[in-house]
Amino acid sequence: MATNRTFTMLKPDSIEKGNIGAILEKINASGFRIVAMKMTQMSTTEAETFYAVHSERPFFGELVEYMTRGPIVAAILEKENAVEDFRALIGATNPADAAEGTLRKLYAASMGENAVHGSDSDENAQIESNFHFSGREQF
Ligand code: 3AN
Repeated sequence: MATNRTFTMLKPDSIEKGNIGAILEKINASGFRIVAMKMTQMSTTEAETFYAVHSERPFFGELVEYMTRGPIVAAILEKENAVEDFRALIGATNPADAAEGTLRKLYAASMGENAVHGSDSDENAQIESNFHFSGREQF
């Protein structure tokens, strides 16, 4: 079951622009089932922990500031081949390179503010899901 799940966050810019409903509609229409969901705001320490893999990158400070500036919507999504299919749905990290119809092409402003997160592996999907949701919040 775990290999058919991925983790997503609708990032602060998506919430600020009022895009929660539109993005969730696309996610549902693409065959993903929401099995956990909450609106929450990460603290600086939480964002630094979540993105620890990027801690040496020049954009790390900017990334943590952006991800903590307002609420996010965190969710766990279920679908066959969830991780890969969701990465395809969100599109390239830089929205300028994202394919037509992808969430980042539609809703992201820039590489730094790219609207949606999607796990990059089954292992990270599980780690990220457990970072945001207790066992009893995952259905
Ligand atoms: P993705 O989210 O497509 O997996 P990652 O994991 O390489 O991309 O980067 C994580 C996040 O860090 C991105 N979603 C984006 O918000 C931010 N980021 C990545 N590269 C840059 C960059 N060159 N400048 C600013 N922010 C970046």
